[in-house]
Amino acid sequence: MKNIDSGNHTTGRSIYVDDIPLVAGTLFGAAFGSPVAHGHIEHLHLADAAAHPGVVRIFTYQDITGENQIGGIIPDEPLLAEHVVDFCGMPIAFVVATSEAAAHAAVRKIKVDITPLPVITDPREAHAQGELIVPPRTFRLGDPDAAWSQCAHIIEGRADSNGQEHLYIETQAAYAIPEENEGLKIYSSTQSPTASQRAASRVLGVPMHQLEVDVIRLGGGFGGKEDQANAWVALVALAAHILRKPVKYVLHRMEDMAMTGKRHPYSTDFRLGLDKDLKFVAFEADYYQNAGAAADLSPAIMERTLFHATSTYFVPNVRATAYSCRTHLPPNTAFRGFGGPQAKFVMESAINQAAEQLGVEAEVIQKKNLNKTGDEFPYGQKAVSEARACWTRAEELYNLETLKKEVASFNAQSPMVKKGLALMPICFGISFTNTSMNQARALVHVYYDGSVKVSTGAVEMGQGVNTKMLQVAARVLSISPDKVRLQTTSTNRIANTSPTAASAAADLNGKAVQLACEAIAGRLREVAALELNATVDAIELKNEQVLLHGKPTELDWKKLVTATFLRRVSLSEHAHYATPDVHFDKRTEKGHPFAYHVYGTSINTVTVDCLRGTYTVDAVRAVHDYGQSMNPAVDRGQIEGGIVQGIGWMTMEELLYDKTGRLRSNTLSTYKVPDLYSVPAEIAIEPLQTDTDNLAIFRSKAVGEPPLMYGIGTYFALRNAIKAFNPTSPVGFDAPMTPEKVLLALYPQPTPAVTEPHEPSLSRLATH
Ligand code: MTE
Ligand code: LUZ
Ligand code: MOS
Repeated sequence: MKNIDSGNHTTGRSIYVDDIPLVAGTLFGAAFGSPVAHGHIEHLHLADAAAHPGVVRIFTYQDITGENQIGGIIPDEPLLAEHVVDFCGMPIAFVVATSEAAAHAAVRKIKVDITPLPVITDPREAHAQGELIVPPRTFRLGDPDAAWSQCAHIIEGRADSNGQEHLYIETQAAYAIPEENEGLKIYSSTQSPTASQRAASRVLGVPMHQLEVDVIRLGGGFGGKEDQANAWVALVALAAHILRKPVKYVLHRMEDMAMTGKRHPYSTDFRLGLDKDLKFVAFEADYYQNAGAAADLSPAIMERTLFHATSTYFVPNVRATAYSCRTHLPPNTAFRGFGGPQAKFVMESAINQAAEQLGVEAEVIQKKNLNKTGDEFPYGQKAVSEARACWTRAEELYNLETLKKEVASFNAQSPMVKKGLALMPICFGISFTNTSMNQARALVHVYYDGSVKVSTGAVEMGQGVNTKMLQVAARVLSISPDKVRLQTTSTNRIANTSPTAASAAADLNGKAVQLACEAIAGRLREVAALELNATVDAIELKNEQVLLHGKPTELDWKKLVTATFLRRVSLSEHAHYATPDVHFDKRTEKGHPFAYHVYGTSINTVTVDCLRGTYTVDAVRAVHDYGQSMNPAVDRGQIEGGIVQGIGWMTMEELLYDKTGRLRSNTLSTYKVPDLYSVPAEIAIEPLQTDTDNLAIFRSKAVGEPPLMYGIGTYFALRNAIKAFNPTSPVGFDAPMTPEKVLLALYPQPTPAVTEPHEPSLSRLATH
């Protein structure tokens, strides 16, 4: 089945926040963000801005009717700065005017006197100064201290990965419309309708029931709207609450890039021990996460880094410690993979360093150490593993040996252009690691003409969750998909939603839709039994027909629905689902946090122009564990998109903050994302059909985040091409591998005596 939005998307008819017809009298907001990363606010000059034609009012923290607080996990984030600013772009004032242009012009007239305070942009420096968001956490397995003495080889090193701009096509946006009795209806581009409702209710000081958050769809979220949509909802809600006028704010791209947090940069020290057969004996890592100025979701992201410390491999002795470090960058946040990709980059770096030191191919070490069913993860859960199945299938299907020979013979005859190849196995845990969030609800109405309306807590953001919800309803009720329509995601219909995140939206909300439809179908069958003078067991609903002992009757779907209504039996259901069997004990750091894991292996190949440092990604060929995909077209789209987004993070996307904490890569001319010319020339995806996971909706495994991690293989393929040109290249593990870095790795520069060592690249301005 096609994505139900594809027609509207391609003809421009899909509605985003900025497309909602304006209510008469709508006002427009714009935020004034701090021009410096850290300092004391001495004086805020608002008079010029307030006098600007069209300005209705300028809000500061003093206007907040409730609490000036939007921190979700930890209450450490004011909505509007009071006396101190903690990051460049931190909202200080919110201008509301009769036009968008007037609001922005007025923002430019605001001046602020700030006494600067010291700025930290480097997580290791923050750690050295004791600036931690939460206490560090450590996951342990076996006895790593004792294990080191049993290792034949010990590899020590460091890996750095930079952040990533979400670059959802629709920027952050919110529109609040007053309703009677002090109510507000708020349209938002949020992944978390409830978190946004909660943030606004806290800032306004009103009960949640006074506010409705309604989400039509998102033009992309990728984690960037899991927590960071809340501020804009709270701002428009505050202004609309006080003025009793509709207020809308759609951020301009540069505002969005400057004011919102991104994927967390990480800097990590690792130590890997192997025995003489290259089997892992021990692994240790210290992760320094660059959290930015407030907690946001950083503690949860740090936790997921620890969950994925050993990636797809089994290591019997592990100590992994993570530090969430407070810096003066915008609070970093969820981004597809949620700290998992950062952990995997470290593990693959350790493997590649071991391979180089020991003179073997990385894939020999990778393959030997893939986890098996029954192996224990450092957090206590036992693997149900498809790692080897995916790896060996990829080897066979794509003729790994032939591919390797092609690369070797190409490199042998090509002096200035080199190819590189790397394998990337993935393993990603599905469920919110915070057990309480693994719940969802759905509301299903069957109207008496036989058409069906479905509401869930899931937010459509391009990933196709609404299409899947529709398929679940159509399948359980056994009716044609065009009888089913999806509703927007509203806190009035579905309360207390978990964010659409953790790749779990289809599973959680799909199971709730399934339960709701099963309940309605059960009642319909009871009515059919009465109508047909039969027992319920003999009744079956199939393809809009009512079957009795497998044979068609005079009753069809429509007649049965009408009969059910006339008998005064409910045609609606509100169902609740909570993932069974998941639990985790933070005191022991052990449990069974994930419903299941998603596996896969990709073979990534690249070609590097060793004169210019430029490169092309030739192919990503993957074998991916879909379970039993309920929508192969949608899932394929997710995998292709994830791969390209992962490649972008690992190669060309170079987030750059200077040492004063100012974002330098603040436009699309200075922050380069993959385009049509930089995507892989070939993406091959082969499903591995598996049948083990009935916690996945219809055994169709979650697909949203895991494929991003195939992109990591491209980084190591590029490294291998560099080494093919210059075997003694000192290239380390510092993503992204921009063409600039490739060039410098091909032709290492002698270190000039005057500058700092290790400062080869402009990117070093960024202290990640
Ligand atoms: N795909 C599109 N097109 N747009 C998005 O914003 N977000 C990703 C992924 N795929 C995203 C996407 C992220 S970060 C997650 S967690 C999942 O979709 C969430 O949706 P799911 O739980 O339905 O997979
Ligand atoms: N969000 C969250 C997530 O709150 N908890 C998670 O475990 C998670 N995992 C992936 C993406 N978002
Ligand atoms: Mo995705 S990072 O869970 O929104």
